[in-house]
Amino acid sequence: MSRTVLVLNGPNLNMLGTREPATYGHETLADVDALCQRSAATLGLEVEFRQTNHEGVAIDWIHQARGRCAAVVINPGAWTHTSIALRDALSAAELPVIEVHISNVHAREEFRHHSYISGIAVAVMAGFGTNGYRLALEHVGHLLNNKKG
Ligand code: CA2
Repeated sequence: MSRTVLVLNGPNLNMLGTREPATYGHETLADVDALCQRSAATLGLEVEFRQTNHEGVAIDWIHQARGRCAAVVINPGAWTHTSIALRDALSAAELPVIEVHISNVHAREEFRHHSYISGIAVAVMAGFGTNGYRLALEHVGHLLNNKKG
């Protein structure tokens, strides 16, 4: 059984650590990648860490994860609040999806309160900073270790 997790980051997250530190902290996306790789190693998981600013590319990667990966951990960025296409792709992948937001989207602007992704996710992290990725991977480990069959 696969223990590979696709950790997918959406638009503008390549800017992490370069601007808006009050909202998103000082860590870069490379730091988050390293955090995920360290966490995965202790959990016996394999992480494929990716980022794209192109919605179609994200959808292609999700399609390719189907039947190959064990789960998807996704920070969809602003697509969270706009993209039915991303939701449909995640739903079609038939994999456990964990939605991660670095900031607490519910304490921010009204338009960030609605997520098209949460309804098809097994869990949602918001406001844990980049630690949310580690917590999400821990939960994937828990799900896989308790999976029957
Ligand atoms: O809190 C999160 O992780 C978000 O998914 C981040 C998105 C935002 O649209 C969501 O509402 C919440 C924005 C990602 C952009 O990240 C930047 C980081 C540093 C500088 C500029 C953008």
